[in-house]
Amino acid sequence: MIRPAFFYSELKKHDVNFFTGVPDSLLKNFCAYLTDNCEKNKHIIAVNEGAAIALASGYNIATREVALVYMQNSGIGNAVNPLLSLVDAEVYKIPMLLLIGWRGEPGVHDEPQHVKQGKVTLKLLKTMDISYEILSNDENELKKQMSICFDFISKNNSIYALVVKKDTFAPYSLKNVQKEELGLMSREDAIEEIVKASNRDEIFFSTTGMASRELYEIRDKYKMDHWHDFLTVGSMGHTSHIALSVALQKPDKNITVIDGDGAVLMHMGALAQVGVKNLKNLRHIVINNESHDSVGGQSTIAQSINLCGVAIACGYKYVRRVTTIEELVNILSEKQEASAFIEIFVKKGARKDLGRPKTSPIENKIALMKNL
Ligand SMILES: Cc1ncc(C[n+]2csc(CCOP(=O)(O)OP(=O)(O)O)c2C)c(N)n1
Repeated sequence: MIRPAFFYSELKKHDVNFFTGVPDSLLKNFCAYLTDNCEKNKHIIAVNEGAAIALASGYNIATREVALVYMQNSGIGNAVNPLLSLVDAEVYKIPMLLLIGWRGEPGVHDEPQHVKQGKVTLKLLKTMDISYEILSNDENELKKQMSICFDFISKNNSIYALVVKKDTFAPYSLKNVQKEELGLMSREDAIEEIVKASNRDEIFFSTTGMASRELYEIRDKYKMDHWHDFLTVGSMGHTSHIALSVALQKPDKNITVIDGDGAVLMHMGALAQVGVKNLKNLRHIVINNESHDSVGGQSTIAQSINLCGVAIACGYKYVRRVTTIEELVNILSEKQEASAFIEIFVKKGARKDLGRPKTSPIENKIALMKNL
């Protein structure tokens, strides 16, 4: 296995001093190491992977140095446009190093949303003319790989990718873990209260990561069916757009979106789109733990912005911020007369024994469509 500290020091030897990206579960030990050890302005957790490519480009324009961009392979999609229309050799030819977590690697069991992405990951890189290497899990071997990789980058003044398999990085835990957020509920508690307070016909659209898994388990706990729920297992940041379209076509259905702060930030334009539509049958709930909790708990910038303020500016009419279960229960009992945005502050973390949906995405979708 590769110790995150070792990899970091190898990168430093090759003059990589700027790091940006969106966290991934396969890279979480390295991301945690960066969070603990990098100067503030030399590590930016980006809102999406395309933004990370842009940040790395700006860094290179300012300093001539090569930056590192980390991402899960599901983020390649977000990065394709800036990779091909900014960084590419036929446009601005900007050198950088990509570090890509390989979820859904063929032959390794993974969740449905990662399977196709895993199958096409290397093909996507080839199609974009991005040279790559699979990162070795042996430190001596890795040293040699790094020389080859940086020789390539400096000779060609171009991009290079390192693809990371599961269990490549040795464990590393964040040192600066937030102290227990006193009095805050968990994300699962919040979702449970929302489900309990909802009318049984309410349709739920839940975001990528643990929130969807928790919603699934809460339905089982209360012996409720799953055909009221659309679990957005992939496509992080797009849940509210899916829900908006359903809400527009089914005005007689009450729709609830359960979103995450990382997901909202990833495609924040959705707030504008949902806000201006001003639908009475759509309630947008953001569960804010100020982190990418599902993939290691790295901070988002939600702690530095006023999401409710953004929602008001975008046109949501009923906007509330909640920090305790009592407040949540009260708010949920209020009648919603206008397009709603509710931000719930929760602590980080999930149950260790949290399960995964037992039915496939296609089965879930068909069940929901029949219900609609
Ligand atoms: C495009 C894309 N990039 C990265 C990921 C990896 N990923 C899965 S869940 C998650 C964190 C989501 O954070 P947030 O919305 O705040 O929800 P939380 O996990 O904190 O409940 C990330 C980064 C992904 N699925 N898709």
